[in-house]
Amino acid sequence: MSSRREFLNASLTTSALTGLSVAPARAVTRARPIVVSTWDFGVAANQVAWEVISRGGHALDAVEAGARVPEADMKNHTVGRAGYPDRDGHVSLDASIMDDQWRCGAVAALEHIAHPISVARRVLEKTPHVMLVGAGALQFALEQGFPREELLTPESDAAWKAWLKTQTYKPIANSEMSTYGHVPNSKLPGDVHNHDTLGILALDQQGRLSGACTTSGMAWKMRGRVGDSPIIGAGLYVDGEIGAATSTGVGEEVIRNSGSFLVVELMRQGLSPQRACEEAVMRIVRRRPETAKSLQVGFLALSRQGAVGAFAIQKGFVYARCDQNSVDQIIPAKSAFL
Ligand code: SD4
Repeated sequence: MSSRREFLNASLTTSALTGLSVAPARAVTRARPIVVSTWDFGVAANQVAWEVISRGGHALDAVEAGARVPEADMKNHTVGRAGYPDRDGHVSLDASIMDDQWRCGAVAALEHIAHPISVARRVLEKTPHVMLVGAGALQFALEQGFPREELLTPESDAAWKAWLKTQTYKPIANSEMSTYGHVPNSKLPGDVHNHDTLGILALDQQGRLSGACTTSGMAWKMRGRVGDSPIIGAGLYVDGEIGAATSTGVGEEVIRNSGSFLVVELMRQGLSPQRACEEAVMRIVRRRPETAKSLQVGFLALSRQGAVGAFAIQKGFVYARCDQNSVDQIIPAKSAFL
């Protein structure tokens, strides 16, 4: 045990296992507010989230506001409006949101609504459910007053038509900072960075944690395919007593190991956020070594005390960090393969 907090976490776990009743752990010292999010485009999301937190706002409002930024970014083809479509040309969006009181909401395979994260928030607030999908999610969004819109932009439409010439389904993660769009030096039509998710985690001035995750999923996916991002425990998990985690990359691999839940549970057992992300990634690498060689999965974690961890299978995963010292840090994560 490297710290008193880790010792406390481990003690609580042991007590829970032996059936002793233990009061929920609360912050020993007031945490410093912080926002972290996946990829370089997380910088802009963090800044908007930070404005909410600086005003004394709730972490849940902060992560929702932050997630809306890439959803509205017309240059971002992997989140929200302008996201690349499925193989039949439909833009379908996945999102989830969760706070530190186990309140959560999610939507999957949602079409025609530009801000799925806000629909996920309404699921959390207005329904007895956790997740709505497809036509039902759209019906709910329209009933809630969200406008029905065409999300396929001319640029995404052109990329899809280029992809139709080869129709090769090949996940290509954003592997270089500040590049999203066509893979540099590639001559293959439709050879684009075809998946990247915004996962954002925040700790506010009151020490409250929340997280949000939003994506258009894997470009050229099968119609109806849903990834990890809207699944609580896979793409996002928050436990107010321990910490929060989110993921990016090939969602099928994250769903298989309940990735974000695993990261938080490893933290509960005493691992630091960094070691927890490493172990969750290495489980994928160990269980599926051949598959893991060619695909990307990255985890980002934030403890209740404000410690951050990040790790990915492949190099190239970066995360954005915003705190009192600096609002626009981009930090490369370590990886299993160099
Ligand atoms: C998915 N995890 O739908 C998302 C896509 C992604 O980096 O994050 N790519 O599987």
